[in-house]
Amino acid sequence: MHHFLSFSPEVANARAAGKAIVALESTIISHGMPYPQNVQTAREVEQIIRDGGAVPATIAVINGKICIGLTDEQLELLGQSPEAMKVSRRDLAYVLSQNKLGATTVAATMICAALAGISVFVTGGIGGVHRGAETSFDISADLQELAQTNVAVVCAGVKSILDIGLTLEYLETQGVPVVSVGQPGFPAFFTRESGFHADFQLDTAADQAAFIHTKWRLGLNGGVVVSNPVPEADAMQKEEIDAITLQALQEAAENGVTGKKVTPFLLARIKTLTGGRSLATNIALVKNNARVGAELARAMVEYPI
Ligand code: PSU
Ligand code: MN
Repeated sequence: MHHFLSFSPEVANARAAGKAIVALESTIISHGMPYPQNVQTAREVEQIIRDGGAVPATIAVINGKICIGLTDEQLELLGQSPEAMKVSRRDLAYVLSQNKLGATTVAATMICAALAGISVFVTGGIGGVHRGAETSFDISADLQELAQTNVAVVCAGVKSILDIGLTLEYLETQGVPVVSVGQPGFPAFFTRESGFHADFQLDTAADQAAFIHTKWRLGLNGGVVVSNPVPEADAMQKEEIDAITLQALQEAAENGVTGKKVTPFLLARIKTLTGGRSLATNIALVKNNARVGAELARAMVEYPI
């Protein structure tokens, strides 16, 4: 076992029994949603994965260890602590060696999941190429991680706070396949359609697993984006979210928000500007992804890594 990894009893038992395991990130808890909905959602998402026949492994850095599977107290700590650092690839060695509290992004969670031998990871939305990246150079490290780390990421697409077209171009350049579930279109997080197509529509977990396995058997390292649209009933109105997104982006620019603060700033402003309705959509789509991810993890058990 890797020196820095610490498995919860539930995840350790699942590993020993060869059960399906689904990784979950913790930045969504610390920086993506407000307390107490963040902790409550994290618990409910874990339960959906158990009900789907897999074992949840929420990942965070605590006391110099990468924890794979968290206790209720640890989830609460991440959900409440202002000290919890947003940890991407760049930050991982720092939080570990300094014994800080770290909430892992998509990129860092992929790294930790791969170290732990977990090949399926469920989240809400991945990071991407920010609007105006041609001058700001703001491109999430999530994309570069998808280019190299062998983990399938189930998400509801990317938010329109990002440049969705450029994000897809970047993924294509890096050889990251974008799969869609149940529709040809690539979803835009709060809404089911982004106006862009995914590369391949694969509706069943068996087909998704066969695709992912084939990629890795070919020696084509890197992740796969499995994009799953928010359920119709929980989606937001496109016009409303587009207008609010523009306002949030303008406020970020006016306030000089840069670097790792950009995404959390935009998420928090959108939540406030929608009167909390974006949060309800966010919670619904993560739960929907948990169902798809549990099924995919079970199908992946056929193909041990
Ligand atoms: N998008 C969301 N919710 C989130 C994030 C992105 O809709 O919580 C988080 C994820 O942890 C993602 C990170 O990996 O933000 C990306 O941050 P950045 O753009 O700084 O790489
Ligand atoms: Mn960034």
